Amino acid sequence: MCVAKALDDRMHILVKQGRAPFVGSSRGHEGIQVAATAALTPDDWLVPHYRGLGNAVARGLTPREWMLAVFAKAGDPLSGGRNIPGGSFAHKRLNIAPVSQVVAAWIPKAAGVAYASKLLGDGRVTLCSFGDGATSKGDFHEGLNFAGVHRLPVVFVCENNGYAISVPLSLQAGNPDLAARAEGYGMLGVRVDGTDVPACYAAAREAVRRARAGEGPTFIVARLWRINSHTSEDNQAKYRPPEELEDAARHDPLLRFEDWLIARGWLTAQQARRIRDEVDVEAGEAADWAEQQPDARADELEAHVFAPG
Ligand SMILES: Cc1ncc(C[n+]2csc(CCOP(=O)(O)OP(=O)(O)O)c2C)c(N)n1
Repeated sequence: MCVAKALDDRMHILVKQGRAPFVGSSRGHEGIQVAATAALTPDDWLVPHYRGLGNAVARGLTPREWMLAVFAKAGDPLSGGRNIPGGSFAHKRLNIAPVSQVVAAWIPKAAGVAYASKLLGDGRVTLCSFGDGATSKGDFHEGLNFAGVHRLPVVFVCENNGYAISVPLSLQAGNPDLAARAEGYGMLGVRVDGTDVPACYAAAREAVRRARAGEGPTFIVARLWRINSHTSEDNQAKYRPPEELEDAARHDPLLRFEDWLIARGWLTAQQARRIRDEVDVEAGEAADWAEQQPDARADELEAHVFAPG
């Protein structure tokens, strides 16, 4: 969680300095992202959304790899410098499936990945994440319906931050209790506080266990707060009142988990500070290193897009 935050913070600095083009921030989402990914084994499939930096880092994405993507460098393992940062987390070594940036389009794809696992009998579980806005797309319905019909080994995680850019959940769903939809798809619906890391881990672990045991898919809805604007192209102060923004900053899963660990004597405030400082330095070094790497080549733009000849 600290690494994801450090990379996020560093990207904001890089954008302000005019060195990087764009940030899609995962601040506020790291709790469920890291906890849910921790419930998987390395062989399981991950199909995260563009905000899923915490998923990718928990999976093993290194700060240097991430910064190669941020600067669109040739060595970027996610898209070879073709996508905006977070546009796709495709990563072969980490079993992160390539998805498109089109909202919700990866949900039926995740069901397809899980269907393949079922047919192959390979015992793998697929974890698919998306935002509350994605739940009003047809792809959401088709993906969950297919998964329910075939009792697929998949865990759907809705990271409900209450907004799709500036559109509030009240304009997205007639019933704000999104987990209630699970029943209609013949799967288990689970509600969890997305800022409570141990609760997120317990919910994800049970859902992964069910999937692996052939008990079918689970739809987890994690309520959380988007701490930053939708992206660096957005200004949330234009559509969220100041009290709400202060409230969002108070719902930081990282601070909450730190307090939880400190209260149990498993971490001291000094150790927490040291971890934060260390990963900040690592993120800065990764950025400086990545910036010096060779750019993606323009003449390779169409590689892996069109068949040669
Ligand atoms: C089909 C489609 N429509 C619109 C967009 C532009 N867009 C990108 S992210 C986004 C909001 C999605 O909100 P939500 O699913 O709640 O996820 P969040 O970004 O809040 O995590 C929109 C509308 C898009 N990428 N794809």
